[in-house]
This record gives sequence, C-alpha cells and structure tokens, in this order.
Amino acid sequence: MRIVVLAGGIGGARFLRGLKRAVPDADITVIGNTGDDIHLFGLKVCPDLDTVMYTLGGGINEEQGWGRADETFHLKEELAAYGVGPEWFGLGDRDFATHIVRTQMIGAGYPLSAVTQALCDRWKPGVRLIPMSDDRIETHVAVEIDGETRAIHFQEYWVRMRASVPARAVVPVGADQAKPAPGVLEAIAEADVILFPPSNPVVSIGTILAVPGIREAIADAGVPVVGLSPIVGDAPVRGMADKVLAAVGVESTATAVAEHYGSGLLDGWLVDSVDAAAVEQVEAAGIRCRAVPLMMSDTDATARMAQEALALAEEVR
Ligand code: GDP
Ligand code: FO1
Ligand code: CA
Repeated sequence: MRIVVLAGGIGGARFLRGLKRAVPDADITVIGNTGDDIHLFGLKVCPDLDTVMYTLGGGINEEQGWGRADETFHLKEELAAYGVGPEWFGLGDRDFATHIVRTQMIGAGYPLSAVTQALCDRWKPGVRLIPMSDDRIETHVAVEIDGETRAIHFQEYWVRMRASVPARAVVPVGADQAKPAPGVLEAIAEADVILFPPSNPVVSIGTILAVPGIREAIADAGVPVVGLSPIVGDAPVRGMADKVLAAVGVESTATAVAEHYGSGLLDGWLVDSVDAAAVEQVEAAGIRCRAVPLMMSDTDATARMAQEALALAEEVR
C-alpha cells in the first residue's frame, strides 16, 4: 500500500512511528513542512524535517520531542560568550552537525530534497521524506507590538514569544512563487491513501497546502484523504495551535478544523472519544467521521490510531 502523509514536526513524526508499526510493509512518502525553516549563525535549520528524521531514525530527544537525544550545548555557550545569538533558540552540538552538512550541500548547489535524502541515508527513517518544496518558504506571523503591526519569523513568535500575543495573520512568505519539490506531485498521484496526521492545521499542514499545486493534486487524486484531529476537548493536545487557528478565524475544536479543511479535501476525519458529540456535525459537513482514542501516549496506541485512519479510508473508498 502506498501512503502519503503530510507532516509537521512532533505530531507528524509521532504519528508516523505508529503508522510504520501498524503497516510495516507500507510504502510511505512523507511530505514535510519547511515553512518553519530558519537561518541561524549562517546555517539552514529545518526543524520539522529534522524532527521526522530523528524520531523515525532513533535520534530524537523523546521527552522534548525535538532536537537530539544525549545532547550538549557547548557550541551555543561559546557563541553566547562572543555575544552572538539568538540565545532563545536551543541548537545543540549534535544537532549543529546536521545543519552544517545541510548548509554545505546547499552551498554546493544541491536542492533541499537531495540534501534531505542524503541526511536520511544516515538516519534511515524507513519512509521517503521529501520537503514540500525546494524553494525557500518562511512562515511569518503578524503581531501587534506597542500598537504597531509587525511581521516576525514563525520561530520568533513560537519559541521566543511562546505565542503570548495574538497572531493577526500567518503568512507563508514565498509560497505563492514556490513549486512542489520533485516527487511530491508524483507521490500524491500514485498514492492509495493520503493521511493528515494530528499536525498543526495552520503552520504545518496549512503551509504544505499553500504550495501551489499540492492542494489541487490531493483533491484530484481520487483516493481517500483522512485526517486525525490535533484538537482534543477543544484544545491542542500540545503547543499553541489555538493561537494560529484564531489568526485564520478557526475555533479550536475538532469540528472547526475539519470544516476548515473542508469536504473538498477531506473524506474522513477522526476525532478523539471525548469529542464524540462532534461526529454528527462533521458528517453534516460531508466528511465521514469516527470518534476513537487519539492520544499518542505510546507507539502501540498510535498504531491503533493509524489503523483506525486506514479503516476509515476503506469505508469512504
Ligand atoms: P510541530 O511542528 O512540532 O508543532 O508538530 P506538528 O505540527 O506535527 O503537530 C503539532 C500538533 O500535534 C499540535 O497541535 C498538538 O495538538 C498535536 N498533538 C501532539 N500530540 C498529540 C496527541 O497525542 N494526540 C493528538 N490528537 N494530537 C497531538
Ligand atoms: N522549540 C522550542 O520550543 N525551543 C527551542 O529552543 C527549539 C529549538 C529547536 C532546535 C532545532 C529543532 O529542529 C527544533 C527546535 N525547536 C525548539 C522546535 C521547533 O522549532 C518548534 O517547536 C516547531 O517548529 C513548532 O512547530
Ligand atoms: Ca513545526
């Protein structure tokens, strides 16, 4: 079975670990979000691609959900001693090596998709990981500071400010001029099923869908498209997705997120058991819906979620 998954960072990566356990012989292509990418200290950092690669390759810091296990921060400390920041973004020594290799290869002329493949030669994530685009796309967030509207990098909003002020707008800068990376549209066209894991609907999946051609290819693929809600009991399970959902005028409920994707894109939607009351309204919007446990507490529980998503895909096929 050929499965295409659109993934952000932690939510996408943990879901993929469960999906691999549920269907060990599946051919899985992951289209990764690169809107979170940031250039720091002259290096290109791709947090969501790395989170997927490290999680599936066994190198992730499990408690944190991002960055490397067994990490040290000597380089960051030395940079800080020179007064070179930012200090608010925690790049560890092991992680730095990934960004050095990536930046060096990009400087030598390789596109990000080829670089990602080279990094995965080491990590062997067991999926084909493709960035959504080889073109530079950076998510910026419009915020009001001292009565003035300013656009800041998504990581500054998320990590430095912890989304402590309302987001007025979320803009994937560069997306309108971008092309899907090689293999993205082909994988979608050849998929048997397309899954949206419980990733952030705005800054992870929304950004991938903003690359011209990707949304259309999914809608036209003619195969089941099934998503899993990252919102449980009217709040994100983790993080501050409610802040960026508000910026696009979407309530933080499992129903509102399904309606935001819409029946033009989604055929099936899983909500958590605590949101069973949402099923009727989602189905009224033309999307088949089931309520099942959606907490990724361990890989077995996550594998059951993946099985439910694939069962729902068969129902709507
Ligand atoms: P990020 O790039 O690291 O923010 O990760 P993603 O975009 O892939 O996923 C973030 C989303 O995952 C958040 O909105 C969380 O609510 C959601 N999430 C995290 N853990 C769980 C879980 O156990 N169950 C569900 N349903 N959602 C989760
Ligand atoms: N998230 C944080 O909350 N604080 C950090 O200092 C931080 C550093 C970091 C370094 C590398 C990397 O791959 C990810 C990192 N993240 C950090 C996570 C990540 O940038 C964001 O949580 C996600 O992109 C949000 O979607
Ligand atoms: Ca992310």
